[in-house]
Amino acid sequence: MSTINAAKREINFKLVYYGPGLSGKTTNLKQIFKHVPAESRGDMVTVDTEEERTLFFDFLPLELGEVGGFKSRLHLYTVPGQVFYNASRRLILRGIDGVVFVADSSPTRLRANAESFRNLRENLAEYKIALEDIPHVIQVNKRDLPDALPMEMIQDVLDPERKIDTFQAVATDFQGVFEPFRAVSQKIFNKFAEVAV
Ligand SMILES: Nc1nc2c(ncn2[C@@H]2O[C@H](COP(=O)(O)OP(=O)(O)OP(=O)(O)O)[C@@H](O)[C@H]2O)c(=O)[nH]1
Ligand SMILES: [Mg+2]
Repeated sequence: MSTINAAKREINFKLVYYGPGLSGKTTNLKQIFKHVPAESRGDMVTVDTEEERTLFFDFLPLELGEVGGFKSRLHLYTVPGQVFYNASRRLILRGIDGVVFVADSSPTRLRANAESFRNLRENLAEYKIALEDIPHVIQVNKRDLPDALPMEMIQDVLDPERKIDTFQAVATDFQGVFEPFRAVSQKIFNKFAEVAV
């Protein structure tokens, strides 16, 4: 749920990057940080291990300007993908407005993608949210791997009915980073506009 401060005329939305360990969630935030104008972003906060694995989360606040007379902000978070950090992942979903699921194209990570996607649904269920209730897209990352799986194979596992907007990416090169971000943000704003009127 977006948080609205009517007195200050401010609204904050929360977008979470979710997916298995090492799929590239933190890389997405770093790239967005690098490519948005400095005046539109705050400091990026990263809580990670010595090996740069996300320990708790990454956080990047973006200023979006005025929406319907409200000063709006989009707060981007990543979750830690490693299986044993589930308590953190669940906590980070609190108040979520939308999600980008970052899948990994490596053949060795097909099962991890599926497990993480199931884990996302389970953790959302703790907040009585179905994935279908909130804006969500899939980013299939690491398309540059020489042994990258065919898109169909990954989609068959995550979205066999092809209902979810899905984007290919090489996040390290900023390819396919902005498109899913824009798509899910648009869905978040549209949903807000529907409820607000
Ligand atoms: N080849 C390739 N490597 C990538 C790509 N995106 C990210 N990586 C690399 O994958 C590794 C993990 O990236 P992170 O962004 O830290 O992954 P994460 O999903 O945040 O991992 P956790 O925090 O442990 O959940 C890093 O070495 C990245 O440079 C990509 O598109 N292609
Ligand atoms: Mg990370």
